[in-house]
Amino acid sequence: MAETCVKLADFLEGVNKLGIAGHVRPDGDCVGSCMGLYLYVTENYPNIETHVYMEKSKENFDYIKAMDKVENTINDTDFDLFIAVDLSDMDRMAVAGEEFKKAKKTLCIDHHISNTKFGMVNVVVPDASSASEVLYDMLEEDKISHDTATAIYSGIVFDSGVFKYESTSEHTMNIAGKLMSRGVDFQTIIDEGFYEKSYVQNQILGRALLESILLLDGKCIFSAVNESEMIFYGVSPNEMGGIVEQLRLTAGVDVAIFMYEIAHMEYKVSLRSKKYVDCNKVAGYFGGGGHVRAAGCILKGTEHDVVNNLLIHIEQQLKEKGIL
Ligand SMILES: [Mn+2]
Repeated sequence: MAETCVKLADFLEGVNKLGIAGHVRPDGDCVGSCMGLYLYVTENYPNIETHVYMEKSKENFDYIKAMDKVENTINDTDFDLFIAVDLSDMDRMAVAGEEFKKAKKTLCIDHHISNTKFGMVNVVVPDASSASEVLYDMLEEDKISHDTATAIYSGIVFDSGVFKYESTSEHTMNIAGKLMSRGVDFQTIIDEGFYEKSYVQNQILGRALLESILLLDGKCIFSAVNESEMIFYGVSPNEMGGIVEQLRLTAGVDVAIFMYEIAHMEYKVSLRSKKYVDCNKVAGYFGGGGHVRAAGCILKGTEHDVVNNLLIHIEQQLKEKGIL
């Protein structure tokens, strides 16, 4: 297990003004790592003026401290250091894009295999469970408070699928254990940060499952939600999390495709696999990326065309691996 030995303290030396930003449509790891970093710095380095930038999240992370300090727009300039967390590509940065580029120093803390190393320094550990795990390794253990631990634990829980994805390692569990020793309320974090869904989220999940179809001899499952359905149920793009994972759990399936319309004939595609399909490779053909077992991309065309384009690559991989 590759761990980083780069320490955050080295980057904070001489810094008066710090910016922190994550990716668009923030998920649990994005929120956990951004807020974990924000809380750690504000608690241990009170003299540094620290700003954290994120898009509004519909998910319930109210139990994480200082969520009210998150800025949705950027008004400050002249940052000594800007840190991007859980962000694979500059194009996906939320809120802070231009100011990040203008900062004196930039640092990228991430775990995406597709990371483009856009920071001046890049701490990227592709086999880590989460950006929150990479962040943890950069911090001094005895300076991690209960509040910081809560944020980091949330990020790890979210991106490891509650400690079950392949990226979960002995090291991940050791970190989780150390965070538990800070008294984090792990039951609430797992319920509210991962499993809890709003009523409309459950409705759209139900709809997606009902309309799903099996393809490639039952090795692949597919479902899509179009714009008019999203309007009908009153769901927004950041409420679509978890659907692809439920599809993936279908018996006999190796790979799940879930997509929803983000503009007319333009789809946000999510891919998840169990053992065989390299999702990062499939998404990569279409300009996207992510991880081997979880990746995404954006594709234009009719629903039918988009699925067929994806299936060509998925079928090829399943055949190469002798599964079809
Ligand atoms: Mn992540």
